Amino acid sequence: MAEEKKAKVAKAPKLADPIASTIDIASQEMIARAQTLGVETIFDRAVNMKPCAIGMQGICCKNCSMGPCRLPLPKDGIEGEDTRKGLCGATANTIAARNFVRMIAGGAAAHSDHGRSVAEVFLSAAKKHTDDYKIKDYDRLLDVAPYLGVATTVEVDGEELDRDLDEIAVEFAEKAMAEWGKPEGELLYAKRAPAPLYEKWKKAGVIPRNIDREIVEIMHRTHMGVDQDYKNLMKQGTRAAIGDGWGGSMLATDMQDIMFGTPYPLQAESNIGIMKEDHVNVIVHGHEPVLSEMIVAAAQTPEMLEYAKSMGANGIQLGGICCTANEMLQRHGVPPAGNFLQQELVIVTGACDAMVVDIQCVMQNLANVAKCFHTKLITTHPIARMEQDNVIHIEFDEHHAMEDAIRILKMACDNFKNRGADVVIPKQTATQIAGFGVESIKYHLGGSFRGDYYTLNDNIINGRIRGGAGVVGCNNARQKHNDGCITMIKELIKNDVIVLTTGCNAIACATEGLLTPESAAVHCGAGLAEVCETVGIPPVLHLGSCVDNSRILLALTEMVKAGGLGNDICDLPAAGSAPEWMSEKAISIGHYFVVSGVYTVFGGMLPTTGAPVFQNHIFKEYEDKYGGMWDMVVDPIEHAHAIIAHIDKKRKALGIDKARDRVMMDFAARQAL
Ligand code: NFS
Repeated sequence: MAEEKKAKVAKAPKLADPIASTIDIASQEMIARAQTLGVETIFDRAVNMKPCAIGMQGICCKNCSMGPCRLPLPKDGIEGEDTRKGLCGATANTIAARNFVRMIAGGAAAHSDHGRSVAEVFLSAAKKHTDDYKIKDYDRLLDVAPYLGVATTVEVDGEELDRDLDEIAVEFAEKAMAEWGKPEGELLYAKRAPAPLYEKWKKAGVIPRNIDREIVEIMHRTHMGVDQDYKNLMKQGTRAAIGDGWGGSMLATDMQDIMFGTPYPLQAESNIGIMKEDHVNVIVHGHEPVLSEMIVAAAQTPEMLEYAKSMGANGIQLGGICCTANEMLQRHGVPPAGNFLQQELVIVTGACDAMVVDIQCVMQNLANVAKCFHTKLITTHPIARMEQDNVIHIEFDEHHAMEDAIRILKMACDNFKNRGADVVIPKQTATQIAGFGVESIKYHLGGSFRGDYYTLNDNIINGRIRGGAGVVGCNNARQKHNDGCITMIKELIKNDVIVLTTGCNAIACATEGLLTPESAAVHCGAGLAEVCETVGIPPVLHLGSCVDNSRILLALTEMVKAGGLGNDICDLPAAGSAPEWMSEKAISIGHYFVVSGVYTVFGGMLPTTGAPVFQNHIFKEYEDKYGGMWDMVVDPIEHAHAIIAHIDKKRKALGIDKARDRVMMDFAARQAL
């Protein structure tokens, strides 16, 4: 008997079916290759380890050592009073709400701490304490300075003169830093929201005091025996989420744009096939672009090219994974090699000479995969190290960032010769146009003559464009890689819904060829196709990384300002979605969209289903409070139709639902467009 048991334990782990794991052929090829080489990836682990059904539903409490208390839903559902309780008496609603707001805290902390690091480098650059970083986009600085109360002019002898730009930069950096921890007042950027939304927040008492405090307060309130009212807990979750979307993330985007340049549309390639057999391949992965900016600059110098050549390579090919990829793409055209679920797979090519990681969404298993190949895995951030002994740590410091970048690149070049003969780089690449932003949408859809959101609104009013959807977020190994995102988005654009995208979802769209103007003719309904073809934009606009979801908030705000579509974000025929979400950041993003007035649908499973009363609060009651609400729809086609139904509901409320019957354009209308 004992031996039988032993034999059971020793059974070989199951392997994932590559074709069932992803819709991307390059990834299928690399999963199969990993299996042939005996290298384990997340896809295999996902078929061997089932998620905990109770945790998934949000009803497991492990906030003290009397638990974990698990409160499964009765098999036949709840009839009458819900009597489930933890040892302390915490109800399912309290437990699910606590878990949910802790996820918001985790997500908001990640985005906002990223923003803080950028702010620190920004302050150094503004004070000229570093030579490696400079203020690049002064126009952008002048645009946003007033939101932090930084004057851009100065009065001299009764005359209004332009203020010294460096002085503005220093004051902006100092005021920005204060947003994280100032002792009084409120988050200054909250006023960038449309006035009715700001008033709604004010009335509900959810304007953040500062970014950090709201996150700390979540940790306090969810400690054993503190806040035991799911509505009150969610109120705090709302404060912290606003502090993320309209605070930490928005500041991160602004300061990155000011320091590294505001992105404008550019063309690049995408997918694992961007790696080159005869080049030194360096993959940057994570989120904070501060060090990778230096790596891009260093890789372009003639000295570095010479160095690569001296090692027998024909050059250096940079590529990205996750949101560092999106940052490098939107400002420099560095091609993404893949999204979250592809991080192990780029190493499996055998051609990754160095992978440089910073923070967030970096799998610890990268070290195990790297060990099977020659890849140098380099961590660079003091808060994100790995225990495995093959990982090299080169800590980023803005005072010698360029030196670090050169050291890393040289290490990659030196490693080129260690590659071995067994290299397989999949052929698949796809072309994309990326780098859209609030300004460039204005330009593309408004034209230089009439550069505002009027034309976009006009096309929504006349029904050529049915509405807009922000489709963002991750991949999730519990779902077929990229399938939910792509199936859902194709259904949206087929129904004339224009899509704004960021994060790993944007990389999925690039891989699928949806980020080209030409894809409009193939995938879009007649109205959206006509607009895209006329102005030459893709039906899916890539707005950057996950912190750049703040760009979507501001694009929605611009639509409100342009007029004709109501007075607030919640009036717009627009929705949010994360079909393959997995991270706490996604929950924070989802929540700040909801409380900004956006109907937001998540795919997969939300940790709310085990507490129906709590779920009803944020799925239904929130609509009256904030105009936006959560929803969860697993099937991607139904997911798209939930969004379309919401858009149609908003069109009806605006009295523009009839316009969709007439989408044909005559010559004059085309000219006007
Ligand atoms: Ni967003 Fe970007 Fe990707 Fe998800 Fe992770 S990389 S911050 S969290 S997995 S989209």
